[in-house]
Amino acid sequence: MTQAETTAASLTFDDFKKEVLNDYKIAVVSRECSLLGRREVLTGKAKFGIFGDGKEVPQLAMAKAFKNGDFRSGYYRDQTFMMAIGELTIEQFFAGLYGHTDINFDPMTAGRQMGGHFATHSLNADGSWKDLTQQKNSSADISPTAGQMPRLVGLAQASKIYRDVPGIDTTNFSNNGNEVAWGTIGNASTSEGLFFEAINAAGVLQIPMVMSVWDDEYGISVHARHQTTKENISEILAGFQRDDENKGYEIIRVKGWDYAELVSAYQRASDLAREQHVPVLIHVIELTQPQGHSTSGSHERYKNADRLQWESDFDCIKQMKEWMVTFNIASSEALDAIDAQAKKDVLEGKKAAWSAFTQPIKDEKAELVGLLEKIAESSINKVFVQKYANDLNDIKEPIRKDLLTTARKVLRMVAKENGRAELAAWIASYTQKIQPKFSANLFSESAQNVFSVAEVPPVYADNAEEVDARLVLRDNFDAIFTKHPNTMVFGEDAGNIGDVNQGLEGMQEKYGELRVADVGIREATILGQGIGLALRGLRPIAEIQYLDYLLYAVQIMSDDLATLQYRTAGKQKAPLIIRTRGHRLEGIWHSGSPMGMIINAVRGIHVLVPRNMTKAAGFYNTLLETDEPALVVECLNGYRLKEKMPSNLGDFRTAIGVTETLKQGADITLVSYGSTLRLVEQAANELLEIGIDCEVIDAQSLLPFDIHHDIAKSIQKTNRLLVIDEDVPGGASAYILQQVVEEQGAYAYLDSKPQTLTAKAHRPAYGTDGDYFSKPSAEDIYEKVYAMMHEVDPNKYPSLF
Ligand SMILES: Cc1ncc(C[n+]2csc(CCOP(=O)(O)OP(=O)(O)O)c2C)c(N)n1
Ligand SMILES: [Mg+2]
Repeated sequence: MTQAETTAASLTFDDFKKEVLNDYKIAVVSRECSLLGRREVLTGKAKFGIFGDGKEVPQLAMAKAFKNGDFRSGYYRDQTFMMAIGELTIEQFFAGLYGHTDINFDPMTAGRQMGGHFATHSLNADGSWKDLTQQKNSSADISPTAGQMPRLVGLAQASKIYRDVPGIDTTNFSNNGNEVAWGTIGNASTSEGLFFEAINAAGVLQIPMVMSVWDDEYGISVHARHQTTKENISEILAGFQRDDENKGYEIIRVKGWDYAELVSAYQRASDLAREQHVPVLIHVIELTQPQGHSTSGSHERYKNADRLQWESDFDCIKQMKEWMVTFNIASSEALDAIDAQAKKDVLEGKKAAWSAFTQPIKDEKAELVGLLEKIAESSINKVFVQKYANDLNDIKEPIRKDLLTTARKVLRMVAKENGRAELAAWIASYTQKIQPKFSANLFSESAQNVFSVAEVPPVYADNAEEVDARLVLRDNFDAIFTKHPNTMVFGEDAGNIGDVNQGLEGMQEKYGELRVADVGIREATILGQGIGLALRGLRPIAEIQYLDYLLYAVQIMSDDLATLQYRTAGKQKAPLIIRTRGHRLEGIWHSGSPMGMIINAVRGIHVLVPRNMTKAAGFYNTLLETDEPALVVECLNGYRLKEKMPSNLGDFRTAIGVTETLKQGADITLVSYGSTLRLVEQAANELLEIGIDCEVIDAQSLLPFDIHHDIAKSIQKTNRLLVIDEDVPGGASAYILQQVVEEQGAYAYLDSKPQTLTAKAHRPAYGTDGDYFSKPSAEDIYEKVYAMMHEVDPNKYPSLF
């Protein structure tokens, strides 16, 4: 059903008729999927349904203008578009609705997201890139409304980079930057800050982005009068309209039930964006939502009779049908026949999807029932075991939970019997087989994942200079930009002045304004820009000026970047490097170290906390060899400290997930990271003067954490553990404790209570005293260790207080 890529202008009337008829067919198939989909939820076969009914016709127009190499970043209403570009079949639609965990049946998300969340595959099975210029691409949807906006900016900007930056290998990714990024959003979701931020950013950047607003006047039950000033998004965005003097947007308003107008509007938008890189906003008005928002309630509750009547009259498919009859494109009988055929096709497709979804589980059930019956034979609880087997057997359409619940309950009954071993083995092997369907691909499983890159230590010439540490970073970035033509960095003040700490000094002059770029103050879309660029094969470094302001971007890191590999079951990747600087400096919003919050929000992204700039530079070098996203937190108070300049710039690599022992010791293991380490080392030296010999370990990497279990090995020797950081109590230190004591099993070697020393629960106060009374000091560390040793040997270490 894929549409031909020809434009209306070059068609004969017969060709034109055929194309319109094909469009009509896609629309009615899509509608029928929505109608039947809703029934599947109401009868309990699927859990939740959110469908594209009422939005079919504009999506046909968008699909016509959408070319190979283009990208979509949209939301849950776009099933018709996906069908029209040939990326969603009826069977796949229902597989998604049921939650089929096999990617061959639900290619959108392998059952991980609810239906209506669309994606195409950018990667081959080994994680390498497909040729994205030869296919129609959709970045993977997420549910948070407007969450699709930040990445849309990057998807569009990639075309500009590919067109205007010389020296980048465009194979697989671009044909002279001719690709358009197409956004879709609901009218109500334009109320989100992310929408306005992204719209402004794309206007500033002048990138080929065509943004469609599907306007049905509602956001679930809430009318436009509560959502949008003047109830009209294109009117209030009118100031973005370009004119003779100023660049800006082309803004188009078009009725969502007017097929002919829509086709011409989308063609115009496509040409403008594709050829001139002008962003376009298409406000598609007068749309409807025939079945209401989703399966969680009916729209009769909040739409009045007049509105409901209007929605029925102006249903876009009904209007299209009338138009086709009026203009002799088809008779109403012929169109009725298409309607009838669509009903049949969808019913058949639905049945096929259901049977494909349920059959493997039925087979698994039969196997388990057989095993349970066998175990029942020799069990003293025969009657009970047999009843479990019968009850399971009676479930006609079981889910996997039914199987495991039964098996695990029976296991308890036969714990002392011969049948136990066989049942336990079945449960273990079944779990091993099924669990990855729900848990695999959180991180890259390709040969380029972070564990594939070995450490390469920095090399120093005999006369290596001690320099301000920011120069190590700067010269390493210089080497990176030369070595990797597809890298770029962008952030507030990153361009002209070379970042607020001069780690990029002179880089813009050398590599140009597109590769070393200043951007507006808009952290969420800086992040999204990075995601979009990385989705299209570039290697962006998105700079967030201070760790404290990462919060503006954490939502998009958490919802979009961190879930990307997972929610596509490994079919998309965005190896974005996020650079920021943090830990202690001055006052509440320039001293933050909310590492616990971050690591708990971004599982799926690596989180690296180098103690100095050489380590940080080494992380950048490593990451560029991998295909995974990571956050690197540089030490804000470390840029002016002295470090030796390595001679293998761009090549030395800090290993990820590996600790470094900074001082060997016998009495206690101190674990820390980042800026705090200097104080830990100071305290350790002072403690040595009184005979307390601390082992000091730099964690370096919080996600992944100490993959070789070096900390547990250290505790095996010292039998004591103190974790020190400048996060809140119970923050990242609690995570480290969990990793070491529970995950690494170090509890077995502990002779003292494992402890943490953190900052206060409040934000760090301003000034040196503010720091001293908010964050752990060298004295705090000294006294904490001393108190632990006092407990061990009160005579040798008499109480200080
Ligand atoms: C950030 C966020 N807040 C709330 C929701 C719940 N929610 C889902 S859809 C929706 C309404 C969206 O309306 P609109 O953007 O007009 O799209 P439509 O469904 O009408 O096409 C809401 C509030 C969400 N998914 N994400
Ligand atoms: Mg709406």
